Amino acid sequence: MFRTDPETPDVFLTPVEEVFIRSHLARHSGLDADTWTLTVEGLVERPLRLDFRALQGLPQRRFTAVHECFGNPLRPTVPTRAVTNVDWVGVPLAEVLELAGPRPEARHVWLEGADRGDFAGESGVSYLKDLPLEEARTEVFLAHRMNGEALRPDHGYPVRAVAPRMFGTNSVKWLTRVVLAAERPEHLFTTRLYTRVLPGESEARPVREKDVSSKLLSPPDGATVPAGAAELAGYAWSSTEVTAVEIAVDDGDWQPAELDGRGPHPSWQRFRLRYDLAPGPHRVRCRATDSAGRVQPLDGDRNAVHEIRVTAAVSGRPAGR
Ligand SMILES: Nc1nc2c(c(=O)[nH]1)N[C@H]1C(S)=C(S)[C@@H](COP(=O)(O)O)O[C@H]1N2
Ligand SMILES: [Mo]
Repeated sequence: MFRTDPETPDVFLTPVEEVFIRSHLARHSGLDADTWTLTVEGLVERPLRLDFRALQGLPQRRFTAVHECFGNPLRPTVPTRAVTNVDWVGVPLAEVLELAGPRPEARHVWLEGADRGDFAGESGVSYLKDLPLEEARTEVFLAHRMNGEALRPDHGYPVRAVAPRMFGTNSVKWLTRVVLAAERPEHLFTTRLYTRVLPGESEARPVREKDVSSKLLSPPDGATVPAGAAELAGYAWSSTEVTAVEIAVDDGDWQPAELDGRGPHPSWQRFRLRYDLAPGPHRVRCRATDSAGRVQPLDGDRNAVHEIRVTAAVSGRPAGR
């Protein structure tokens, strides 16, 4: 499932055809790049309408980022572990905001896609998200390439927002409208869904920064592997850098795994641990800690510790006989 990009062997990128697709409204076939426009309106000095050519004429950035779905917004604590690592090319939203000139009263940036449909009992809704102006200015890109190719229709062709430190829900596909406003928008996907109360807090807040999390990928869940020395490995990620990953086999102690640094981009970090697996079935768990001091909970939340089952077999005969 996860391969190494031959051009950049230290960065692990998920091939486009393996990136999940999450579209809440009618499935969109993508817009026409020749007629696509992005409007920038609301509390701005110079309302704008940019076409694709104008967007391509603005400064471009290339960055790698974890692209993770928060999960079903109707079941916000259930883990889905839909996570990938993607190389994007796009224009910083700041460049476009600069052209439009936000007025001093502007506090929030609304990002709207072209898709319309029905969700959670509401009909004819659009896909709308919002961020505080300062975060939108420093963190959002208008991306048009994914792993070296134009965005595919399902991923938001021709242009989508990407908020690299945040959950995928904030990365609005088929982006056509940016609004600067004094208030947050009252909307299905901004104030009614995609809010949550974090542990230790009492007020619900919007689903934005990613949680600390990790996933065991090798050996694959359910695999039978040779008994003896094995490499237990996977990826860890968070909105900040991951500083430690520990692995526990069966009821053994948590042991520190070797962990790659994050580098300049918010990509995921590989971890690995050599472990001597005795013959028989095993439960393997991993737990990440980030530089903000957050640790994955053992259970009960969407980023709970990931667990796989593997069987170690002595060669020539199945385990346990
Ligand atoms: N316009 C629009 N943008 C959207 C969505 C959507 O339904 N419509 N889904 C969001 C969610 S919940 C996620 S996880 C990501 C998924 O992006 P992908 O389908 O390219 O993987 O897009 C986000 N942006
Ligand atoms: Mo999502």
